[in-house]
Amino acid sequence: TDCNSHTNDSNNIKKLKRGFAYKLFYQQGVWPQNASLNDYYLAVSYTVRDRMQKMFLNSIRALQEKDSKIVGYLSAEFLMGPHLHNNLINLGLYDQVSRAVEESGLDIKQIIDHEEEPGLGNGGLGRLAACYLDSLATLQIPAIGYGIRYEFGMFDQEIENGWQKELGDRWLHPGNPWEFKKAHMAVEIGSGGYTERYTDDHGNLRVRWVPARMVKGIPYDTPVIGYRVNNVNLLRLWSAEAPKSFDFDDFNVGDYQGAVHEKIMAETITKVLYPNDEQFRGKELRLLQQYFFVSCSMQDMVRIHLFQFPNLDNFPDKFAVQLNDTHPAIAVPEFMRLLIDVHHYSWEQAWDIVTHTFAYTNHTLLPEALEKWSVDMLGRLLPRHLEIIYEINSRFLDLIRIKYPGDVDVVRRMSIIDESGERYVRMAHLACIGSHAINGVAELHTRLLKNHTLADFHRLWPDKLTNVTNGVTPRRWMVLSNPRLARLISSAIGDGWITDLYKLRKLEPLVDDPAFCEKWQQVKFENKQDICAMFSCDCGPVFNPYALFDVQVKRIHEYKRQHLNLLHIVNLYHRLKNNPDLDVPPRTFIFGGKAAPGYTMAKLIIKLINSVADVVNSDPDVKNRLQILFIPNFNVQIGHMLYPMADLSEQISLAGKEASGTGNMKFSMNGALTIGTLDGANVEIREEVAPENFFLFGMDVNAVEDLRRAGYNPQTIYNQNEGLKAAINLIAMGHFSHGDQELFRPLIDSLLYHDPYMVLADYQSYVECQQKVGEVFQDPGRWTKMAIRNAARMGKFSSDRSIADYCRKVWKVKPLPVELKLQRLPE
Ligand code: 26V
Repeated sequence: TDCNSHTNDSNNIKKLKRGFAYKLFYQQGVWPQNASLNDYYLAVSYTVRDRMQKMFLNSIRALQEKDSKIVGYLSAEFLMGPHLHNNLINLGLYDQVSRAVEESGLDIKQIIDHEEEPGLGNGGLGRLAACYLDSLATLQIPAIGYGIRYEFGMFDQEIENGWQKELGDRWLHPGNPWEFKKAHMAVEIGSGGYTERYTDDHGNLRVRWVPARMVKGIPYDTPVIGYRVNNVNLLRLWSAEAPKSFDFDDFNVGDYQGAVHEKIMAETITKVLYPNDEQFRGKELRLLQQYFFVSCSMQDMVRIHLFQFPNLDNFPDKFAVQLNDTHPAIAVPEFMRLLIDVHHYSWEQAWDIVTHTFAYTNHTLLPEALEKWSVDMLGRLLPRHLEIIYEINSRFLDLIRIKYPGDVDVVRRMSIIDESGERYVRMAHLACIGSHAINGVAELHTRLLKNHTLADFHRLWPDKLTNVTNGVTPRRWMVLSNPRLARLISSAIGDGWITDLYKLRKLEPLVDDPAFCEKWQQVKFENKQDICAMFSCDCGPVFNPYALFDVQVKRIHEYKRQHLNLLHIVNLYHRLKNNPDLDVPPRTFIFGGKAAPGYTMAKLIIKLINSVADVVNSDPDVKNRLQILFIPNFNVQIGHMLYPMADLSEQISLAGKEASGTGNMKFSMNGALTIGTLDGANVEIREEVAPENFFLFGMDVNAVEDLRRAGYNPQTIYNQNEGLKAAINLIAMGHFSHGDQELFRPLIDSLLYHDPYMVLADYQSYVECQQKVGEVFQDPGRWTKMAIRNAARMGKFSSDRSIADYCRKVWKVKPLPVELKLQRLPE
């Protein structure tokens, strides 16, 4: 058989090469010798995509035969990252394609790196959706991810003179070989206008919405393949187009200028991703985006359902629809509208179908991130939906009044409408009331939802709120991004861990195998060398691969406290300057992350990181002992390099602020140790790896609450802590800004006079913990054992476990294995 598989291999390589040449000629229209790297990237991708088609068609057929339940995952963001490499891995084609490419005189790495990643997400929430699609396909759960095909995804970040600069992300420009436009599946979406009552032919009183404007939603499908299975799911992203170009007789006055304007307005809807996460702004276009993709998706699911069944009575048995945060929560009134106005269900029947269909995941506790739309605006854009929301609310509040007689305060608190000032629609309340299940994304986060943010809802429906701790896919975040480690692990324990991450536990006994430990260290060292090689030009600093690589990569936000990290760095710098004999290991601090373009403080933090870096990196006194690197444009691709090379993972948010975090999991799986607070999933990571393998510091949630109640004054801490004072003064006095004492004043003033995220309160504990980190690092044997134990105990944080939890607790769906029926392709 060995010989057989060998001939199969070389046969396949031959076919692949023929495939590339064919695609180059017929798709790209170039001779091989004239082809650009982009031509080759496209040719290889189309060839790989073709291999997924048969699996896709078989998946559809399996669904039709078994009519099993489908998960509809509604998310305004899918941060997929590059497709080619991932598809090669999941298909098991990496080696063969790599050889075929090589034999065509090219380098597979170059082709893979050429891909412009689809950055259709801000950060955690969007990346989670992408990991979940990978796990859904791998676990053979039929699923469609529904979202928006933004023409411009997350902006590209450049650093200019230390400041962030935003550039438009033209990811579609080189051509997207992974998507299929399905023009024939277009749907129509209204907005504006008015509602009217009428009597139908049977004498029934009905409501109809007469929109002022219509746009078309065009689906673009990207196949999502599971790891070594034949299941192919779908990512279906909607793009807005004007209904018929330049022909608006139904809803326009007929003037040419106006018609062109309407067309432009229509296409504006899916132009650009809003880059401000964790900060809600009530922008009209954002609400239109949400309604647009939600209405497209609900209509699509209804169409798919009616393809197989005579009516929508059994819709909840055939679709489980997940609301990824409240961004798609307008789906609740939209589905009610479709059921009542279009499909003529009674309110009661419709409500029963709706509430059995939806489930809602909350991703944040920050009050400023909770979506609330002005009633005025919502009524102007979606008049019928506002009526339905009022009716949902009125019936809900009747229930509340019966349940809690005489309690007017609870009615005010739980109402969908916030009437404390200008009137707003609280989308989280709408999502809670319209769903049969609500979940938080880590144990602590769910507990805080139950006790604070959603306490009233939890008291009303004690079984509705559950926890599903987040997870990440080991395919992308280990196999793809850390091939050296993946090879080492597989050679020691086999490759079963890739689809059953709990199997990593088999690594534990190997901490006593010196040869294995040495190989583990070697992998980490080589990963670091890769990064150092990238930055070893004669202009900038050369990074020392023997240093402790201390990494914080995530969105820049005050609650994540990048400035706490910085205060420690400045303090360390100060101590090293005063005492060259200080016994600490050399450290390289690495930062990466984007600031929302309108978030001044976050942008100032980026400037401060770069300013401190400039001074420290060019100071001969700390040469090779202290280095700082801000890596621009942190995205999925750059994450592939950074998680594998980290020694230390910074997860230092103020306790109670980070819903879960998922970077924390990626680092740990790749053998980094964590310095962290008891926040989000850190709590569970520490539980899994055992306290002695986790560097814990800072206040827990209770201490934070106590301190806040007692009255927190950052200045007393500043005055009592010499090290802290020195660090803050260096910044304030202009040591990192050429003497300019104004530049960082807003940041310093915020810390000294408000400090909303209690940076100063956790400072001392953080510095002491970092001291301990340094000491342990100086004992490589001990550090390595801790790192191996971290990776070995990450089983829980595979997104396969998260998805299995959702299937069991929320969606009630079962796997649908797809067989590859060998059917000849049409000649
Ligand atoms: C919020 C908003 C507000 C309106 C404008 C646009 C926009 C875009 C995104 C968001 C999402 C913020 C919520 C979020 O990303 N939460 C993160 O979710 C991760 C996955 O559950 C979790 O690990 C992080 O802790 C949490 O911050």
